[in-house]
Amino acid sequence: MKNSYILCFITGVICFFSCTGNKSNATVSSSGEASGLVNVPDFNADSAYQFIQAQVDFGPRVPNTAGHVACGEYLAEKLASFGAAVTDQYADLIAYDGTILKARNIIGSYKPETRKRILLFAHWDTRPWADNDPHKKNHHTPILGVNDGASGVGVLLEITRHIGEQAPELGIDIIFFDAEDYGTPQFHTGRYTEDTWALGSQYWSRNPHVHGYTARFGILLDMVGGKNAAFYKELYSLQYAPSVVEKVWNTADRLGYGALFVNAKGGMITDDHYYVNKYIKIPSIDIIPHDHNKGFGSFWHTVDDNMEVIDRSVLKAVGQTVLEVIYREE
Ligand code: AHN
Ligand code: ZN
Repeated sequence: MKNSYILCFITGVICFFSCTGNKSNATVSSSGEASGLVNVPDFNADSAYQFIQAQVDFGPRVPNTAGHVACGEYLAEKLASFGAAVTDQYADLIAYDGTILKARNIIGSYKPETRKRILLFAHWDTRPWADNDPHKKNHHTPILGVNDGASGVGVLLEITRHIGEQAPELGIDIIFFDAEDYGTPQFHTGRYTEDTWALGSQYWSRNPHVHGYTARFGILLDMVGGKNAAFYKELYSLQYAPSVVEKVWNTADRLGYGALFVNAKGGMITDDHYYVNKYIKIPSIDIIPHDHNKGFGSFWHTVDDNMEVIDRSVLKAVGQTVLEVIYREE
């Protein structure tokens, strides 16, 4: 009798320590959406960095160029290699000056049969002009698009790699939107039209790859690797998807990234998420470094948007936060 009490006690102690010692596995998030045991993968910023480098090795990824076509092939192959079902959406999109852009939205899907879904997206094209460069001579030079383009895709590829190894409960769709950054350049003397941005996202949001497609929420990653980044709460995100903003910012804070995910309002940015909210009505947020003082930062749309601007700790903060959010959703 006495022995069995002791045995029970010892078993209880072992169980207690093995459960509590098991990292954050049984944590219940403040918003209450997570409960059971969830193993959230460890985001590898070096791997994300390599996915950024691989895109940048194609040179600028401007629509209608060879570098763009080659990078598109690379991205589709990468998604397939991580076990996603890949859909290509080709479209001829009309730019601000009438140029027809041979665009390709690249979509990778997991568990396509489930209705409970999360949409993650980023733009993969790069801007044809460094029209925000301090030197006028550079205004017609294509940017390399390391932070502005490759970073969001690089983080999503690293997330996709993990999904391929260990699927989260919900179905996931990854979309690499094309023709986001062909918006009316600053040197254009004709009229400025806001809807010349995010052409690929506008197209998909009106013609989704699956009839009747929807998702619980969407997260856009735009310029998520730059040094000195600060992610303020973007205003369209707050307007259309306030609970998603809170979920993501609270998660970041819980993981210790509260200094990067600032608890304050940022600007109102016409970006891919705006049209996903407006047309297909999936509540979507934009993780983007923008504030009223510094705008998008000093290297935005300049020839200085190169590999040197990347800070792996920023990639890690964003990537780990998004992984945490998608693996804890049930
Ligand atoms: C505007 O400047 C209107 N939108 C910025 C969206 C963007 C450009 N994201 C990356 N490059
Ligand atoms: Zn841009």
